[in-house]
Amino acid sequence: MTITLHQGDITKLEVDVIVNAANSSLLGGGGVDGAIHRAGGEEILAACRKIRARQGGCPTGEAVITTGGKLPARYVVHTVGPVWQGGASEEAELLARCYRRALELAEGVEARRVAFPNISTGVYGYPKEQAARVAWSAVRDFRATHLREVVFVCFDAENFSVYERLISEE
Ligand code: AR6
Repeated sequence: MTITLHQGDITKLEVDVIVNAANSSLLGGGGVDGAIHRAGGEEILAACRKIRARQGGCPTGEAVITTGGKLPARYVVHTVGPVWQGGASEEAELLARCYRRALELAEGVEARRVAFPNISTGVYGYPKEQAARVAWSAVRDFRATHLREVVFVCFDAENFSVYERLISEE
């Protein structure tokens, strides 16, 4: 499985699965979540509502999968990252679990290419360098079956330079 880097808007990517940094309501929000629901249309929200009715939202560190609606991606995995509270509230473990659970769900639909945003590094306040190290090792340690490529999509310049440094350290 190769790991690649992309700077830009995750909603534009033609991959099998894009991952959404959602909240536990699964009903949408700002940031990448807002962008995905805007671009993907009503079908995604309808699928999220069904999941909510069945299981009552999504806990932090867990993930659910829906259609990609009108997006170029076939599926969206919605995962709920931890809110940064200083680092002593299991944030790293919860963030790593988001990446692992998303990859497991992607494997379940036999995805070959999956794209991740920088989960928790916006509104949820996770320090970018620390989040990137957690994301990187969770993805690198994952035992893939169908997956061939994981794309880290960096929207902001700071995340992009953090990931460029991580790739060069490999
Ligand atoms: N494509 C890729 N990345 C993006 C895009 C985009 N179109 N837009 C923003 N980002 P955030 P969180 C990056 O705040 O911190 C929502 O309201 C952004 O630069 O979207 O996990 C949810 O509903 C940042 O690096 O997610 C939750 O309530 C990264 O996406 C809450 O925010 C994550 O920023 C989740 O907070």
